[in-house]
Order: sequence, then structure tokens, then C-alpha cells
Amino acid sequence: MKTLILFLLFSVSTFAAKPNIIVIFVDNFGNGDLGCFGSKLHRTPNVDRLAAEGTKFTSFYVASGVCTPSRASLMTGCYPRRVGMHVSDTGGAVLQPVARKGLNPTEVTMAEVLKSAGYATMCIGKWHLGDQPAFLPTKQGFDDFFGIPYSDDMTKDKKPDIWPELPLMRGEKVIEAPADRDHLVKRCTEEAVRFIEQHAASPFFLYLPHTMPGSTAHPFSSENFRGKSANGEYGDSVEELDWSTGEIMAALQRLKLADNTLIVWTSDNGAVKRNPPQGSNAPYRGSGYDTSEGAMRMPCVMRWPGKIAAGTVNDALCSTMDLLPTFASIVDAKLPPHKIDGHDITSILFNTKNTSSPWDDDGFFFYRMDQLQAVRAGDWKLYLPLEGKFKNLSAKREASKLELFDVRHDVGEEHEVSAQHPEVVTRLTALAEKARADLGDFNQPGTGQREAGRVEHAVPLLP
Ligand SMILES: [Ca+2]
Repeated sequence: MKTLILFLLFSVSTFAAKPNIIVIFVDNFGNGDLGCFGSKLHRTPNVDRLAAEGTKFTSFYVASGVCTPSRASLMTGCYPRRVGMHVSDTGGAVLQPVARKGLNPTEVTMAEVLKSAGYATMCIGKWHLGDQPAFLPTKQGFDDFFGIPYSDDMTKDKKPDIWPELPLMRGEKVIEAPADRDHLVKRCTEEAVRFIEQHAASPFFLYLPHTMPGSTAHPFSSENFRGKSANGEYGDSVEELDWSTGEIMAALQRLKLADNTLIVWTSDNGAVKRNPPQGSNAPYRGSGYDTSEGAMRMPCVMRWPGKIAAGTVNDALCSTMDLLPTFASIVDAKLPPHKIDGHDITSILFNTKNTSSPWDDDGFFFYRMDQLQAVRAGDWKLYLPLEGKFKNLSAKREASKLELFDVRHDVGEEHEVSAQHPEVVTRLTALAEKARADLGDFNQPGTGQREAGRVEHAVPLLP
């Protein structure tokens, strides 16, 4: 009897220990856009509070500088080239409406991993991993979906003969077209709060890939925020995203879930170049869509009281690809059966002083579409001499030449030091060769690549 009671107590405590997991993933949002990462322009008290109660990660990378491949990597823990999502079906950087391609349903997403451990799962916001019925979130481990299948600026007027009105979806059905872009953040937030309330008694995984600031030069926000910030439409949307985070925190507090919820807050790629400037990637160089630090080194905050030390900063080299294996480790779920690239970084999460990362030995690779452009290991980022598609990394770069920077200590990349550290250049060049063999490069397939999903005939998403 005593054994049975102990067993039951143990089972209950094990169950209770499984945290809820929330990933808030904003769109085209720069490192320097948050107060806690140095913005003097935007008011972001709610995300700042998450940082004060958790850890700020300062060498946290997405696996691509653009939407679709970045999201494919977050979902699968794999480089975009590994899962075939580095280019679109038409050779573009991201999927467009009525695309024949999508994330292969045979890939195992973080939603599927968490579902296997008994989690309720929902995706709320912008998906962008395929708009065909076979590729929707509900086919990739999410019990439910509310939001838009691709970027909010992919509106019918741009390609009236092919693209449908921007569809707002619930599950697999279009419930509104065109979607009301002004209220996407507000409505996604309300949906998120509802999902949290409905699943307060069981572990849940909420993936909240917000639609804003997004790809348009005129980000949308509701009347509560429009015209209120010191940075135009972009700033209004940043402040609404911060409000959204506050609403989610308030719901968790109200339901007494805040202590047993792991929150990850980050962006899919850096702020893009605009004239006049909108978002800020400070202190990093470059802007969204390429392989610069500004494009791929993201603001990231994680909060889980009692597990992740409050008010700390960690500069270990980490990536969105690490989240899938890290979540699997935390909830004791099985990893996908095929090779993934991310690492279990619980030793970094739970020990803020630990700044050594598995990527320091393996190397972290920066691809722009099909081209390998740079590699980081430890303190160092090596920009490779480029031939072929993209000769210039960003508009700032006149020529494509080999360059080495200590991006840990010289975060603004002011001092090119390849001549002083030839042994580092040799080591990182050798890592790049390994990546080329495994993942491929421009005009060169890799032995470790898998196929994306494809359909013969793509159809528009209509109400
Ligand atoms: Ca994006």
C-alpha cells in the first residue's frame, strides 16, 4: 500500500513537472527593437519583464535570414537544406500562395514531438510552411490552427489571376477572406488566451508565430496602438506585440500557470532594410534576408522560474534548431527517427554560467537559399569567399572576400582579423567543407539532404 501511494505521488509529481511550453515568434523584428536589448525608441515593458525574470540570449541564431526556411528549421530542428526548404518551388527565397511545395509531412515537427508526450498543441499566427491541404499545421502535429498560411502582404492584388484573397483560417477552413490585417495581432492574442484557458489543466504547447511587423513596409496594428508609438507604423506594431505578450502573461498568472510554463520569445529574422529606417538590428551589422549578424542573430528571451535563473544573460552560441531537442529532453519525449541538427541545450538553459555550446565544435552554418556563405564556431565568424549566385553578402559589401570577425567581443564586426588568426581560418574552412558535403552548396547537392513535400496541382485556399 505504502509503495502504491509513493508510486502515485511520484506519478502525480512527474506529471505536474511537465511544463507548458509557449514559443512566441515575431516576424522581421530586429535585435535592437526591444527595450531589454537596447531600444530607446520602443516601449516593450512586458518583454523586458520576461527578460528580468529569465535569461537573455545574446548569441541566439535563426537558421535563415528569411521566413520560410527559418520556420522550417524551428519546427524540425534541422537546417533548411536538410529538409529541402531552403528555396521555394519557383526558385524564390520563400513560399508564395498556391505553392506546390511545403514542409514534408514525413518530417517530425516540435509539435509532433510534444504531442507524443501528451501535450495539447496549437499554432496561432503565420505558418508559411505550405498552403496546400497536405502541408497545413494540422498535418504537422498541431491539434488546431488559427491564422494565415503565409505572409500578410501576399494579397490578391499582387497576382490577381493566381493568388486568392488573404485567407484567415481556423483549422483547415478559410473563415474570412481577405483577412482583416489591422486586427491580426489582437485576434491571435485573444485566441492564444482562449487556448491557454481551455488547456489550463493539461500540459500544452502554444506556438504563436505573430504576423507582425511582417514583410510589408506598412505594418498593421489595431486602433489601440495605431499612431501611438515614437516609430511610426513599425513601432506601433512592436508595441502591440509587447501588449500581446503581457496579455499572455496575465492569463498565465490568473490561471496560476506562470511558474510551470517555459516561454521562449524570439524573431524569425532581423529587421529588413527600409528607407527611412524602421526596425533596428543594433548592435549588429546588416539587415534581414541575408546571412549577416543583423539578419540571423536574434533577440531571445526564455523564462521558466526556478529552472532558468532570473535576470541573467547568456552568450552561448544557440539556435532555434536547438529548441526541438531541448523540449524533447525537458518533457522526456523521443527525438525524430532521422538526423536533426539542433542540440539539447538544457545544460545552458539551466546553468547560465555555461557559455560553451555544442555548435562551437560542429560549427554553425549560414546559408542564403542554396548558398553557404559563412560559418561561426566559438567566438569566430568566417565569411567565405563567394562565387555564383550571391557575390555580395549585403549592400555594404563591395566584394566577396574571405573575412574573419570575433563576433563575441567585436559584435559590430569592426575589426577584420583573418591575417592575425590563420589557424582559425583553417579550422572554420574545414568545417565549411564538411557542411558542403553533408548539406550541399550552390549547384552542389549534399549527401544528407531530404526532400520537401510536393503536390502535383496546387489549389488556392478559398472560403
Ligand atoms: Ca520573416
